Order: sequence, then structure tokens, then C-alpha cells
Amino acid sequence: MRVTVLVGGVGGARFLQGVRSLVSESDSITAVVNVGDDVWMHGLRICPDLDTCMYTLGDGIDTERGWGRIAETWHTKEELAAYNAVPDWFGLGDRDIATHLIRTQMLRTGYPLSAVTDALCNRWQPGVQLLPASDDRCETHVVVTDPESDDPDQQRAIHFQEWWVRYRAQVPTHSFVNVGADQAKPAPGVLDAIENADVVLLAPSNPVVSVGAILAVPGIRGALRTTAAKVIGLSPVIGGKPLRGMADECLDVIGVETSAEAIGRYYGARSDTGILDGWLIHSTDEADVPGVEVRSIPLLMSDPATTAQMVRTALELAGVSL
Ligand code: FO1
Repeated sequence: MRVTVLVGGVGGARFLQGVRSLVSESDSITAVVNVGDDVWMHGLRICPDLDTCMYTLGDGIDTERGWGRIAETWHTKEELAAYNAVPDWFGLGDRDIATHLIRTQMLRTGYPLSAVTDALCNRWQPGVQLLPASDDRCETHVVVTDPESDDPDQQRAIHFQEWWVRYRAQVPTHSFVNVGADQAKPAPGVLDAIENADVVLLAPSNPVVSVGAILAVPGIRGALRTTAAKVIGLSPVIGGKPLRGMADECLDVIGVETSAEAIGRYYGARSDTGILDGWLIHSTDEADVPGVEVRSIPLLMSDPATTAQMVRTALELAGVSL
């Protein structure tokens, strides 16, 4: 059986652990991973969601932070600060930097991001195939009222990482832009993984800056709408609150209510102009999503067994048996 999952960062990686625990060797799991968070920092190319998935599935993740390496040290970051190097608000760990050095070196040599990711995964053995949504630049930038300017009408686009880490979204925010999306192509294998899957799952990731950024890559939304596989999404919001991260801040920016129902409607039904056949919401929530079959089950990924049950239910809803 071929399972394809569209994932972002922390929530997506944890969900992938559940998928991997259920799906046996003879099956294949392909994760199409968001690259909208990717950023050049201190001359290094950093791919937060690919690294979070790779470290989580390879048991190298710091589970407390949800990103970066366990048993990390920060000497390089401290040394950069001693030189007054900017930015100083982004936490680059010493162990993590090795990943960025390998990736930057390979990119500079001409390898596409998908080949770099394969090479890095040789070490980490995640047990699922990690595919960047695109090998091309498709970064999420955020249009804000310029916090550095005293002119309240002065707007500026900043990188998603600056919005997320430096400002924690606490700055007047007007829109998201997927820079490069118009020229970007799905990475090799992405369309095939969607079109020839037995089931496609949208992980409980940020619907705007994770799943939304994947959908911004031309061709991916079309493949979701035409694949013979069922497309089943899982709500990243319980009781009007995101499990982690700032999905609520992101949804506010695009004018979508922070609820399982609103996100389900935002994704929309494949029988209409959307991408869903089924939508899993938490047991305490309700959602009416026209044209989409809704099921409610516990969605708190507090332990592998709960996550596995979420996956099992999603597969059932897709009509595929393990
Ligand atoms: N998130 C933070 O909140 N603070 C950081 O300093 C930080 C550093 C960082 C370094 C490498 C990396 O792969 C991820 C990092 N993240 C950090 C997480 C990153 O901002 C993610 O893009 C978001 O958490 C959204 O998934």
C-alpha cells in the first residue's frame, strides 16, 4: 500500500511516526514536506520542516523544543553574537549546523534539495521517504507593518522565520506571500506520490504556512483534486485552539476562523473545488463540511497509540485496509 502524507513541522513529524508505526515494511510511505520555512542564515541553507521530520523519525530531535538536535550546544551561536553577527534571534545549534553545512555544500555543488535530503537521510534512516514539496525556492514571506519604522503605514515583507521566531507573530500582519511559487515545480516524485497513492493524508499541520505553502507549488493542488486516492485531512485545531505553533495567528491573517469546521471548509471538498474527501476532527468538536465525510476521534497526539488510532481511522475513512 502507498501512503502519501503532506506534512509541515512538529505536528506533521509526530503524525508521521504514527503512520510509520502502522504501515508495514511491504508498504511505502512518502512524506511531501513543506519548504516554505526554508531560509538562508549566516550563509547556510536551513530547511526546518525537512530537518524536523528527519530528526524526529531518526530519533535525533530535541522533543522539548520540537526542532533542532537533542543534546545540543550553542557555542557557535554565542561566538556569532560576540562578533555582533546578525541575525542573533535564530537558534543555530552546533550539531544542527553540521546538517546545514552538508546541505549548503551539496546545493552549491549543484545537487537539488531532493538529492540533498536523500543524502542526509542515509544517516538518519527515517523509515519514510522525505520529499521536499519543491526543489525550487518557494519561501513564505510575511507582509507586516514595519516594526522598525515609526510610520504606521509603512509595510514591509519579512521572512517567515523572522515573523515566527523574532516577532512571534506579535506585529501587525497583512498577508503571506509564497516567494518563488510562480516559478516553482513539484520536486521529482511528488506528483507521482500523490497520483499513484492508495491514500493521501493531510497531516495536522498549519493549514496556512505548512499545508498551504505546499499547495502553493503549482501542480500539487491539481494532483490532489484528480488522484484516484481518497484525500483525508486531520484538523490541527482542537476546541478552537491549535495544538502547538501559531495556526490561529496564521488563520486570522487570511480571515479564516480557528476551528476544525472552518479549516475543513477552507480546504474544501473535492466534489466542489477543494481537496478533501474526509476530515478528522477532535472528539469534542463538531464540523459540517459540505461534500466531506467528517469523523470525530481523539486527536491529541499524546502517545504513539493515540496517533496510530488517528491514522487507522483516517485509513478506514479512505476505505483502505492495512
Ligand atoms: N524556532 C524557534 O522558535 N526559535 C528558534 O531559534 C529556532 C531555530 C531553528 C533552527 C533550525 C531549525 O530547523 C528550526 C528552528 N526553529 C526555531 C523552528 C522553526 O522556526 C520552524 O520553522 C517553526 O517552528 C515552524 O515549523
